[in-house]
Amino acid sequence: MEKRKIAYSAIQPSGTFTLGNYYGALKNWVNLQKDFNCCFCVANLHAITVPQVASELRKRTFESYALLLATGIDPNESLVYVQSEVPAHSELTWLLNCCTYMGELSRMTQYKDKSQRQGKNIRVGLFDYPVLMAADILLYQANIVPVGADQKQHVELCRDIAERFNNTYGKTFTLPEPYFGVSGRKINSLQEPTKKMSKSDENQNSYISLLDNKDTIIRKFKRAVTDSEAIIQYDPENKPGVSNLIEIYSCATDKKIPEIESEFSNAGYGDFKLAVGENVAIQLETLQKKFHEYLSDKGELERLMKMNAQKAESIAYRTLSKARKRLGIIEIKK
Ligand code: AQP
Repeated sequence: MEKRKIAYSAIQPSGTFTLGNYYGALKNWVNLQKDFNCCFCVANLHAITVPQVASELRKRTFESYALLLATGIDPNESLVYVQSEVPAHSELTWLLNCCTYMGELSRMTQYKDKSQRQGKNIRVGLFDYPVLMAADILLYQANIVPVGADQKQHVELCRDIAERFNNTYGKTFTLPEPYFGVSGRKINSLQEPTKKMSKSDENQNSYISLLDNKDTIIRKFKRAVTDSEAIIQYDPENKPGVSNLIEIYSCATDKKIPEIESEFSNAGYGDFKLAVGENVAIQLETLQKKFHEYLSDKGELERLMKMNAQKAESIAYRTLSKARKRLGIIEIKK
């Protein structure tokens, strides 16, 4: 029998997951479980590359883990773990830092965007974020990395670093490929529809959180920025707001874009926004119910976290040990 390939992806507990995270990443993750050996990570070390309130980060790490399970990720089949529970991530980051060029990291668009928002005191961790991401992926010898379009550049950098390491020190890492799902590749902000929807956006009306209730969801869609044409047509360049809503409606209903355009050919924006809100709310209802069930049993949640962290640690350590040896870092048996 052919060996299944390995898929690796991670998500930061930097806020409650949004519809962007769900349609761009998590829905694909669930489907991948059929065909791949999957590793999914709650990336709390990535989250601290920008300031966080400790008590909130702690709480959101548990919530994020429960949300992943609620979307349909199976903790007994896939590896689902919290990044900080596996110290090999931090150590491999250091080893890879010593094989990465400043120029490569300076070109990363996410760094340019996020550092602008941070003002003066930008942390080294934010600059180094892609190297930590490379360590995450390479430790598990992943073949594919399911990501939204916004993360493609980071996966390409990961490949470059791995290739350089392999060529310089000998074959150590599998070269990963980015993997995109069929639809919902990028969901944009409801308030600035040319910008991606982000869970850490200060404007709460710009995103739908997976834990928003129905009234909030409908209210946020009602306030979504559109245009003055009142024509429901997919044209991302000239009509980014409406096109984003069409994309969301398509993800929520599995309908194709032309079908949606004809369904609403005689409708106004008000009716369309209401339909988008109602369909999203229906889809999130089941997910929210499961989330609360998982979160109410903290003992079971911690048992699953521990079991998965132990599995992750043994896989990660094997790769780390290989990388150390290649570099000439000694390992004395204790
Ligand atoms: N708007 C989006 N559309 C499609 N995919 C998205 N992703 C994030 N936003 C969108 C995908 O979600 C996965 C996990 O993302 P992350 O939490 O690791 O980091 P991020 O991309 O920085 O996500 P956010 O929500 O924008 O977080 P903050 O606000 O903290 O920066 C990734 O696969 C990403 O592509």
